[in-house]
Amino acid sequence: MKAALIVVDMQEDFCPPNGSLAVQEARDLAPTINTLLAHPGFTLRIASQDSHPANHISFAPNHPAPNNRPFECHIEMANPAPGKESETKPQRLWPIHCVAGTKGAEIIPEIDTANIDLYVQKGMDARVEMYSAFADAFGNLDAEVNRSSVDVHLKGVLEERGITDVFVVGVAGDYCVKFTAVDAARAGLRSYLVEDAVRCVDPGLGWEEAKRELSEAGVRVVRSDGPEVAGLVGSV
Ligand code: VGL
Ligand code: ZN
Repeated sequence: MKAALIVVDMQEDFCPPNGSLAVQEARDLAPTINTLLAHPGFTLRIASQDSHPANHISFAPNHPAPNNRPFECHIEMANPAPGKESETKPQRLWPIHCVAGTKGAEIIPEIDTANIDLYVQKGMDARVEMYSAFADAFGNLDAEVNRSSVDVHLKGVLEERGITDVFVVGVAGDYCVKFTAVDAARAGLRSYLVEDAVRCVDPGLGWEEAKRELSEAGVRVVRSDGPEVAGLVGSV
């Protein structure tokens, strides 16, 4: 058994008090996440960062009024993969956030980044949403199109390192954390979401629905003080 920790999107724009897409209590996760980062049982510690160009499809101001209210409105998004353009999905609109190179895209200073072995930048292709650190919203994983969206082939890295178990924490529990944990399970890994180390955009119903999807995908929802984390034994 070899475990990896994936710290998802602990960036200024997702944190109060000034983040443009602040998730309630996100900054308060830092001590719990730092304790996990210091756990000797992880072979690999990864941090993902949402990293969008200014013309990203998910940014509300990039769409015409009146159907461009952030949080409330959805637009139709097409699969950017060659030959698959007729496949579309509704895409929720967000405030401008995590623009590459801006303060909002930085990991918050409360996170002990000294322990992080690998960073994954995602959401870099303006044409498509990418919540999961593995694949874009259409599941494009190895295709050329996905390489313009993400700078690391995470599934390949985890396989190369012989990782069997993945623990996912960070924000947002009902978006990037959920999709990353689901894709880890789809990649054939044992996938765990550490519930007290995540916070959600929609903490009520959003999280209840997310937990149903996680359980259907075979992701186990655990706690940082539970037996799954306590039982981790490091191996290189
Ligand atoms: C996220 C909304 C938009 C996330 C990223 O990190 O969960 N949510 N972009
Ligand atoms: Zn985003």
